[in-house]
Amino acid sequence: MKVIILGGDGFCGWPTSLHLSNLGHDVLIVDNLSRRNIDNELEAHSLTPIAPMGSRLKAWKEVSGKDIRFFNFNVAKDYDRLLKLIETERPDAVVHFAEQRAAPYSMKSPKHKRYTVDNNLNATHNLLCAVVESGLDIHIVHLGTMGVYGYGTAGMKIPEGYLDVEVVTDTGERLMQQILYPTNPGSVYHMTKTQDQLFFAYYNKNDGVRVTDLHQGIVWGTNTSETMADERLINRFDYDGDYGTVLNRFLMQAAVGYPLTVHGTGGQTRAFIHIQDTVRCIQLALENPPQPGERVKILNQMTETHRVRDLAKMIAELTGAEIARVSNPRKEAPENDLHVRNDLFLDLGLNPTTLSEGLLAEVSDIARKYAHRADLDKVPCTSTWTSEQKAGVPQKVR
Ligand code: NAD
Ligand code: USQ
Repeated sequence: MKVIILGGDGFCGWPTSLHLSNLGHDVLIVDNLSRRNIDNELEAHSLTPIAPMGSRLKAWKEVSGKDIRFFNFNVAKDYDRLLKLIETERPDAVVHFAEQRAAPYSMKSPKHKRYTVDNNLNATHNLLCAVVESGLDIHIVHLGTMGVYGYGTAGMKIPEGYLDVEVVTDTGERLMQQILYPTNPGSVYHMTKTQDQLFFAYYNKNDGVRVTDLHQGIVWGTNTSETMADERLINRFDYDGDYGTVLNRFLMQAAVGYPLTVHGTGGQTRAFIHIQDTVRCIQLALENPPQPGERVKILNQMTETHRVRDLAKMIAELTGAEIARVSNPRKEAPENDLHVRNDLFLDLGLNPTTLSEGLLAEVSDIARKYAHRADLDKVPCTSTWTSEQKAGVPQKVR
């Protein structure tokens, strides 16, 4: 299969590119290196020493004998280059990771909100438009998020995309229908993903574009079997207050002796998946595309759910770390339950890496090994969701 990976220099995109190349697929990466530029803007860098793209690709060639080609352009702005690449290369599939993915970064200021909306919506729309203009039947695999749904308060397992509803018509007849599961985003970033869903539904209905939308939980871990083959292939590990996600942050904090930063009561329940399972899920999604004429295929890409305070407790018991309760900079429910269906990936053969298997290795092989690179000033989460929070006024959540 020939596959273009948009955002192939990022945390999920890089290991996915290597995994697909290792399986024998012809992989092309498109990335404008905006994530590396954001590191410069925030003066916060990956805990792991990520190599420049040229060194990454050279190392992969030495290790595997395989070539991955790289194109540096902005998918949200350079429509003509994207179209030309698709028309010239005629890929079987495009995997789309190329969005600004941090909720706190998306809430930092009006400039960051507008950048996130411009970048994410234009990237997704340009891709759909270019696929239609090319006239080619290309399978799009997109990385969405569990957060489009607002973390399940409906007292039921969150289904995979579609909800059965009963509609009472004007004549009193009762009809069953399936609709997209209602969205309830909790940040500007998550809001862009809810709009992505509508783009996919529309282009699928109007032009028959085949799309798989993967609603992924929080990804934890660093390496996959491919990125471990050479230190120049190492994946990024974000720990700063904007891009670091909760579990990897706790692992890093435990390694450097920084009390674990639980927001509020830590009653927030979220869905998680290991990076090794992310790359396997993308493989499974590519191998099982929607049929021509099929509606958008939506899968929940997660393997387990946990409450934030339980994660902190688990890591504290494992490492002896202290737990700190910090005031929550976000506007989110302080406590929630979350039940998610993930039968589709399990049926396709996903065999999940569990927290209990992987946590200790992550602390010792990554967090402790690279702890000397950490800048502890970058750990606190300084982005707030509202101006009242910025001014230090406690929040009520509806
Ligand atoms: P990342 O920021 O590490 O990677 C995204 C990559 O896309 C970066 O290399 C960036 O330079 C590139 N990019 C962004 N905008 C671009 C543009 N306009 N043109 C070209 N390249 C562009 O993020 P990630 O963690 O790898 O996430 C990838 C995708 O997966 C995102 O869409 C994110 O929403 C989704 N996702 C991530 C997680 C997670 O925990 N990391 C969880 C669920 C979903
Ligand atoms: N949290 C803490 N302490 C911290 C950091 C976070 O308690 O130090 C809490 C947050 O308040 C939140 C939860 O942990 O309640 C998750 O935060 P996060 O930063 O780990 O994850 P989130 O902002 O939801 O975003 C991440 C990725 C995003 C992806 C999303 C999947 O950055 O790209 O879409 O996870 S999901 O959460 O399922 O929507």
